[in-house]
Amino acid sequence: MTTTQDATAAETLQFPPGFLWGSATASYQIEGAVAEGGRTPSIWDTYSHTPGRVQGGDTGDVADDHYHRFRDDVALMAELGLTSYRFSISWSRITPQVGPDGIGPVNAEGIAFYSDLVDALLEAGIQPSVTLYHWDLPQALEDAGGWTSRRTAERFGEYAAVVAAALGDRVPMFITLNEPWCSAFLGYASGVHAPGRTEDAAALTAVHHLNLAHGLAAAAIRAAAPTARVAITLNLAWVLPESDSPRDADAARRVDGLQNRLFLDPVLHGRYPQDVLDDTAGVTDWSFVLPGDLEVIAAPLDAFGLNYYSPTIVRYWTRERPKEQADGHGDGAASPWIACEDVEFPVQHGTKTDMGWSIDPRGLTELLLRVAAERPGLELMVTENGAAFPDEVGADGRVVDTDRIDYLRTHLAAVHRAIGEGAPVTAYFVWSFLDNFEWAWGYAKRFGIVHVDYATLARTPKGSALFYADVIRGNAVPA
Ligand code: NCW
Repeated sequence: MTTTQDATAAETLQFPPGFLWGSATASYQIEGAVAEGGRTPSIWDTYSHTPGRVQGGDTGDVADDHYHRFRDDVALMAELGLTSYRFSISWSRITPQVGPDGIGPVNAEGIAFYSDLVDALLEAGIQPSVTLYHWDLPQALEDAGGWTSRRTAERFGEYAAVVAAALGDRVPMFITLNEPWCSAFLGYASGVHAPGRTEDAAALTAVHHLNLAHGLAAAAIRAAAPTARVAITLNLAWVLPESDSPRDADAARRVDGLQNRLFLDPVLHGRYPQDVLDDTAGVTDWSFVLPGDLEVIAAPLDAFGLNYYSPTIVRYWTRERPKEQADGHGDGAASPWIACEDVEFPVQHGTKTDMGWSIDPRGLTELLLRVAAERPGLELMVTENGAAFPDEVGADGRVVDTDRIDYLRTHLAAVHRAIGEGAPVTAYFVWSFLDNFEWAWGYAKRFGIVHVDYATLARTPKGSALFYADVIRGNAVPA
């Protein structure tokens, strides 16, 4: 006998007509060719070449060599049926001479690379979705203060204008920033990402200048490419207190404040959350927020990008034993959690991905519904979702990644549920198209739906790529 629950589990989940099915990458993680095409170093070149920073001493010097192989990669995307591809642009290729006082001349070779990529995608019937900043700040700007300097935000607006003028006739969607929480807190507080600084005040200053950079870029894109649409991508946390005790609830409030509301509130509502300003008053007085900044940051968006991977469970730390930090960034590293001395991230039981991240698709539904409630009618895109597992190519040449297929299937069901409950989700991008340079983890973590053999750079679509191709063909998650 079939119970209602079985019937639901076996149901095909049909998506709305025109839903965009994409996959995502980022420049430093896949391109390689770091000294070609007039590119100058970014903070990730410096960081990855600093001994001890990246596992195995890995760097993005070659990465997936996508810079030279992009035509083959686009052909593979077309074979799988992707209808959109989200990639990021390396700022250091576009204005390699950028400094604190100006962006310098535009590098025609850099523009040509991305222009050719856009044309190849359009010829293959794939919509380009462009991220302007996925963490690879030009080193010269870091040398002048990086995101602690307001000038970096101003330079970002100018860079956005250059890219929008060059590509805006063919690119329908520009995403200003990817996960500014990571840029600010992993880059400037815990130091596990470039530029590797561990200064709490710098991290909070960076938060504001990243938000301002988003607002300045949004205005620049609208001026240079009036038909293009503008979005930002945040890695919102689904924060769950471990119990309903007031102290656990306060831990959840603090983490929600730092990871979610420090970005959502200014971008959607033109204000910073007062409780976070109060909590961090001992670190900074926030005097870098100048009159008019919040109006710039809160300029209307055309869409909102959400990246979601894993739930965030928090509790009050009782100081009886060493603090736990469930996400794998705890060992010896400084904390990205400012003014959270009493907050702990308890290690979770149950299935985890190769990142040590626990799996709970409900967070994806909840976060989509949260943004939909906060800004009714704003179009939502899942700009990243996916999982790392230790994949291997078998003797038969196949990569059997059933765990990733399960992850994708359950998270797509979570997106479907959010749509059913009223969230206007129009796109989903699997992270990632290719195995790639996973930041501080180097090449040790494989997020791709396409396997990359780092000795030969051969690409092999995994089982999950074939599953995803099926989803795209049917515009549905099969039963
Ligand atoms: S590391 C990270 N990722 C992965 C990365 O490959 C991609 O470029 C990013 O957009 C997959 O998706 C994002 N996100 C950072 C997660 C932070 C983990 C928590 C650290 C807390 C101390």
